[in-house]
Amino acid sequence: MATKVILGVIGSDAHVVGITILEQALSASGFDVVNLGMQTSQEEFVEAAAAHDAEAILVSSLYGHAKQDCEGFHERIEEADLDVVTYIGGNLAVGQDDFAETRAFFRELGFDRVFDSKTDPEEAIAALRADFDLHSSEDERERTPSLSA
Ligand code: B12
Repeated sequence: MATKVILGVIGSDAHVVGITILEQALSASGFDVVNLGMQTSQEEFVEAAAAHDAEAILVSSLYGHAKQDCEGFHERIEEADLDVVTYIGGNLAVGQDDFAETRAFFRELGFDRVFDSKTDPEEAIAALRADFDLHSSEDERERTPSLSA
């Protein structure tokens, strides 16, 4: 069975091009993607992950308010008793930032992986394959997440 991934742009953010590209790349690589689109609330991410029994939630944010939009997100995931890995990517801070600090901030919030705006979709695919011990085929999936940075 294909690995199920929930994808969306969090908060009031209306930048939709990045997740459209991600959705296409992930689907083409065999992942089962539920794209919630732009301006998705924390509740909508959590409800969708529960409804679809998802294995991963991929959050996108471009407009510079990711820190505020993601506060309390992992507490909600925990309350809903979801067993998911979480990634966040995009333009996660306002203006120029030290990405190492940004990554540390979102890791502290609970995200398993943090990606910057230069991320190629192939990097997200490689990370999912690594975390779920997938090889070239989704059929080889084994649920043994090995989470690194
Ligand atoms: C197009 C655009 C818009 C369009 C969006 C149209 C639409 N419906 O999508 C419009 C004009 C509406 C817009 C509005 C605004 N925008 Co704008 N916008 C852009 C622009 C020029 C391109 C974004 C884009 O489509 N890139 C192409 C896609 C393919 O790349 P991407 O989105 O970065 O996604 C890739 C990666 O980031 C990564 N990725 C993204 N998410 C995730 C998630 C995961 C899990 C992973 C693994 C990877 C990943 O993978 C994607 C594919 O490679 C950027 C500047 C730029 N060059 O990036 C500014 C930019 C994002 N916008 C910006 C701003 C400030 C705004 C506004 C607030 C402006 C305003 N004052 O009104 C509003 C926000 C409105 C809102 N509510 O969201 C800023 C954000 C600044 C910040 N974060 O500090 C930017 C960076 C411009 C700038 N240099 O100031 N914008």
